[in-house]
Amino acid sequence: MISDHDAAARATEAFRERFGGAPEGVWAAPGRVNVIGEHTDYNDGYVLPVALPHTTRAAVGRRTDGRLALASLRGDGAVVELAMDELAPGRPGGWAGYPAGVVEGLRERLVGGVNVLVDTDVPVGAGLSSSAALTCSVALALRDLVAPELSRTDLVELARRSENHFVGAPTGILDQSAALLCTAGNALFLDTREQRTEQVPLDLAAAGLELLVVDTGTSHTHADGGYGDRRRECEQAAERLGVPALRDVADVAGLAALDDDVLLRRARHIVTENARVLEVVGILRRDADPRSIGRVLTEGHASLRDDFQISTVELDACVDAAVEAGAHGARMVGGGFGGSAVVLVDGDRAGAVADAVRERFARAGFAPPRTFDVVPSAGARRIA
Ligand code: GAF
Repeated sequence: MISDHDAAARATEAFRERFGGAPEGVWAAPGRVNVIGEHTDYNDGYVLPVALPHTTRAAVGRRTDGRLALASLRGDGAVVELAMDELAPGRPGGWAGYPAGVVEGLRERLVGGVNVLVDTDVPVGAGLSSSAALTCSVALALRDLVAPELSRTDLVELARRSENHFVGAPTGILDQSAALLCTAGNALFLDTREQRTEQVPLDLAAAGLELLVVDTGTSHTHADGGYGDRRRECEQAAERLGVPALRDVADVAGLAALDDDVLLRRARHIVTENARVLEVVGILRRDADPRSIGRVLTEGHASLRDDFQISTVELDACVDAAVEAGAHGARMVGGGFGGSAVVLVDGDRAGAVADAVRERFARAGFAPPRTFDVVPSAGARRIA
């Protein structure tokens, strides 16, 4: 993993090459892996993410000619440039839409325009929130440069609006909150309705545990239909039950009035998933053996597979192989339809479990997965 120091030097140098002068600073924001609490965020529910050690870095400097220029060290390296007053949802499109949407949200403070150079080691399309790492690194940069009165919670909203209204991906606030509010050594317990947060200590190494991420290499994107369909189904279920959001249903008995099987499944996932977040937080707060959260993770996967129906054959194979090989628990993470799984495993079994997953993939004819272990890391910060 690249250090903040080296990452800042690399982004500064690339910024100079592209834009011919030094940036005003460099900011970093992490990807995330969600321990538990999937698709609960847009149902006013609970989530429990940790920040990844992997970050996106934004080197930023203001201009005076009223133009926005965006460059990335990924892809073909081409600079996307347009006038500030040309910014509009979908323009620019592609990766540039994410930072452009954040710039647009602060347009009146940035009339002279701005140059942004981004670099990342967050796996893209892997369900690890590379898009929020991108929007939040730029949001923190612009806050420091032109909008110091904004709180981190305001930035969560600024970044979410970029995804929802500029890019057109109907996400909740899980990923942006993780990128901006997580702290090293802790999982972030967030009540998305009350916007209440609690840092829950999660020292896996002290318990002899590893949190292994398995990137299946099958990609997902939120602007596609499946995610939006699930969101609509949840809203319909809440409406039929006569509650503001599925968060307001206390337990599965409260779903008896739903006679549509699809809506019942979607709602049951949300209700049981909220309960699982509270159960995991309870275990961690009591300082009980974190191994016991493994079972809850695997139950969460079954619910995402059977009730929410957003898993894939690769994700199911990963979870099954990991648990059979001795992991304490495993589940898919993020929006679904591809991406990554997370596996809770004893440190001395981690290699064997990763091998078992790789073997299962090879036997099934799937591309080899990428695996790495995760330490709960710091949220967004200025690094130069
Ligand atoms: C994606 C979304 F961006 C989040 O808001 C959240 O809904 C997540 O999927 C599922 O928990 O990452």
